[in-house]
Order: sequence, then C-alpha cells, then structure tokens
Amino acid sequence: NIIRHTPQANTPGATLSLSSSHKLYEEINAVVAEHIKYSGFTIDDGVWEAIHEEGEMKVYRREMEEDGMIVDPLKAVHCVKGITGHELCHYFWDVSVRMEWEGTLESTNTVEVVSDDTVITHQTHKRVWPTTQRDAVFWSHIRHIAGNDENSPDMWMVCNYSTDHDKAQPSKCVRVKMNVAMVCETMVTPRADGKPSTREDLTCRVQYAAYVNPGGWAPPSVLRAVYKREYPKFLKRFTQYVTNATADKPIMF
Ligand code: 18C
Repeated sequence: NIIRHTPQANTPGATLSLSSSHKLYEEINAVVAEHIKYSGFTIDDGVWEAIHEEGEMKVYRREMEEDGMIVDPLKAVHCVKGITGHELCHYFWDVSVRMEWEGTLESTNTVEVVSDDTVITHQTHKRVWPTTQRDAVFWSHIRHIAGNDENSPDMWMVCNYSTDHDKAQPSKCVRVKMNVAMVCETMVTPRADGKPSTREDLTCRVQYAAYVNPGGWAPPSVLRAVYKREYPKFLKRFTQYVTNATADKPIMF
C-alpha cells in the first residue's frame, strides 16, 4: 500500500528553486529526466552482473571501457525500514554532513550555492595506491517528483553530475567525471488503529546509479577491487547514518 504525502514545505527540493535563467537549468532538467526514465527499481539480469548481495541490498555492474579506461556503470537497489526517501535524499545532498558518512573523501568544498536545491562542490578523494589521487567538481541537485498515480509514483532524488567551475581549478589530482543518481520512493503501511504513522510503518526503496570515469589511467584490477568494496560499504554506512540521524526526529515526508 502506498500512501502519498505532501512533502514538508520549505525544505530543499520540495519545490524547484533553480531559476530557469541559470546556465545549468537545461542540463540539470535533462539529467534528472534521464534518471527518472530509468528508475524502475528493477534490474535486468541479462544486462547487469550482480557483484554484491547483502540482505535487501543488491549491487550490480556492467563491464565497460571507453578510450581504454574502465568506466563500468554501477547500479544498486536497497530497501530500508524506518526512514523516508526524502530523508535519505536530504542527507545525501546536504554537504554539511558529507564528511560524516562518505568514507572515500579527504576534503569537500562548496564552490557555489546555485539555489536552495542546487550546489556546486569540489571534493578530493583519498588516494588509492598506486594511482594518482582523484578529485571531482559537480553540481548536486535535490528534487521532489510529485506522484499522480501508480504509474508515476511520488519520488525524491539527488543527482551529482560533473561540471567545471572557476573556483575549482585543476590541482595535483586527476579529475574524475561522474553521473550519479539516488532515487527513492517511500512506502507507508497504514496503521490499523488509524493513528499517525510511526517509523515502524515506513519502508524506503532506494535506487542508486553511478557512472564514474577515472579521468586517467588506473590499474583495472585495482579500480574494480576498489569499487566492489566501496559501493556496498557506502550503501550500508550511509543508510545506517540516516537511520541513526533521524531516529529521534519527526518523520520528514
Ligand atoms: O555517491 C557517493 N558519493 C557522493 C558524494 O561524495 C558522490 C561521489 C561519487 C564518487 C566519485 C568517485 C571518485 C573517485 C574515488 C576514488 C577512489 C577513492 C577510494 C578511497 C578508498 C578509501 O556522488 C558514494 C560513492 C561511494 C563509492 C565510491 C567509489 C568509487 C570508485 C570508482 C572508481 C573510479 C575512480 C578511479 C580512481 C582510481 C582508484 C583505483
């Protein structure tokens, strides 16, 4: 049973605050639309290879090369009890808490606040031996997609997409390119006593998709070993972080 809730007003992403006159407006809308199109929460086993399963979490990849570089797209689905999709997306987007859950980071710096729902971030990742350290510059956009019926469910999403910025000049790092999306749906089991929902009545369906181009050579075996370990670790650690962070807070629908 899916019950639709109106998202709490005045939270980033509840209504679009990105201005249509901003130079990123078209790009952001196009990337968001592309991710929504492929957010079926189902994975075609004929195309995707499972690399990790743990409880409700399933992580898949497709081996792919571009110009001699490993760019394996990654997809994961997960189901988490006790939190909403809005909460998961809120913490994924909120740069101020990123260092608390993101285990691959050395530093993160917001180079532009574009609007209430969009920021541009420059972040440096931990170096992996024997490769050059990586950094990334990307816009991060949070959005609520209001559902109308069974065919267009209510969703929250965050997209992280590589861009350039004057305040994020090339450094000693190799710059990666990414196209990452987290898309969430919230299921609420109606209470038999008709009382307001509690966290026990919530289940959040998560779909995470990542395309990362390493930007320069890295040993394929090291690269594949790193992402095989890091994506499941991230999904576990991040969802646990949100569960802990929200446990004593009112539900953010
Ligand atoms: O989505 C996630 N986090 C978001 C906020 O940070 C954001 C980040 C995307 C990840 C971009 C990848 C950056 C390269 C990382 C270098 C490796 C660091 C490993 C450090 C280990 C201690 O959207 C959650 C992402 C969590 C998983 C990230 C792992 C990605 C590995 C991809 C491999 C390609 C990079 C090539 C580097 C060479 C390494 C051998």
